[in-house]
Amino acid sequence: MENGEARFRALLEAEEKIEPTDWMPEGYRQTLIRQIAQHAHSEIIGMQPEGNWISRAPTLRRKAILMAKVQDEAGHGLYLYSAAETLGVTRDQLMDLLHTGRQKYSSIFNYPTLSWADMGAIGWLVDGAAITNQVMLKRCSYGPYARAMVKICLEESFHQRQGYEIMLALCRGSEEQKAMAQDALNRWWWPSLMMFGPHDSESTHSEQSIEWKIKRVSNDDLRQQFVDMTVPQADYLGLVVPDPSLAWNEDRQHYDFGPIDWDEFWSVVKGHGPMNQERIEHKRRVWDEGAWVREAAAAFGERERNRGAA
Ligand code: BYC
Repeated sequence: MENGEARFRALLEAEEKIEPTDWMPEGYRQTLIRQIAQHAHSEIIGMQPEGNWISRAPTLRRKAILMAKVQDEAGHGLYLYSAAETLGVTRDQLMDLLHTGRQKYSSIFNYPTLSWADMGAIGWLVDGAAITNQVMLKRCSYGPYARAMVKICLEESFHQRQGYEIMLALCRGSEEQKAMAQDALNRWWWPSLMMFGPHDSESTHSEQSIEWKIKRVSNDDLRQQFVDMTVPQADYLGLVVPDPSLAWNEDRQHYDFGPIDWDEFWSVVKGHGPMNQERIEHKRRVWDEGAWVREAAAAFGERERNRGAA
């Protein structure tokens, strides 16, 4: 055990990856299970608000792109569940933890998607925030998680561009279309900033996670990076970020921004957001309805194994 601990420390120190068969502290393993599972659940629950618009996309081209994006999110969920499984939990256990509310998913997916412009705002802002967070996770000390992030980040970059392109089309369109884009920005801006989690001073896990090199940048620093990157993009669209305190700070070389409504954040995290109940009920229902597919796949696998053995 002592050797294991020394080796674990040495690997962290040398910026090398911890792999599933390496010794690791129990807290490190549990933190990764919690974070990777929460991340996987977010990808899967995150399919719902966008799936809501596949049948109503304005053109065939938009429909094809949106379907591909939603399928990508399913793929991300699968890589991440596989990464979590390397830590000794099963897919069924993770599903049960989600379905019984003992594991979380990102607060952002508990808001409704009311107009087509929300597909633009989600791609631009939500995927934009996700990339900001995930680029740092490519450097996570746990190998399977870090490697899953490489492909996910590439796909998220494409998602972010497609969202921005929807916003650009709306902003170059009629007054009514531009107003839809502004309304979507108004509703998604603050929830996107909340995606990065509580302020560093309130973040229960950050200090330990940064020490273990699971997280490499703090919640507040990532949030600032996101604001600095996104405000010029809003300017280019000709949209107004819904924050009267937003201003460039010459001394800090960053944007200052107004206070986040943490009561709203915690209320959504604790299950009282506008769509929490609907999202999880839908997830549980499709899991139950899909039982026959899992049984058929397992029976097929069993038959193939028996054939191989014969
Ligand atoms: N929502 O100590 P803290 C996507 C919880 S999806 C809900 O700072 P940590 C996409 C936190 O769990 C992208 N809960 O935590 C998909 C903790 O509670 P517990 C999803 C949140 O873990 C489809 C407590 O607050 N990305 O890309 O050090 C379409 C204290 O927080 C949230 C990920 O999941 C939240 N926003 O840091 C489009 C990235 N924030 O567990 C796009 C991976 C905090 O103690 N995750 N909490 O009960 C992370 O990087 C980190 O887990 C976080 C939080 C930065 C989110």
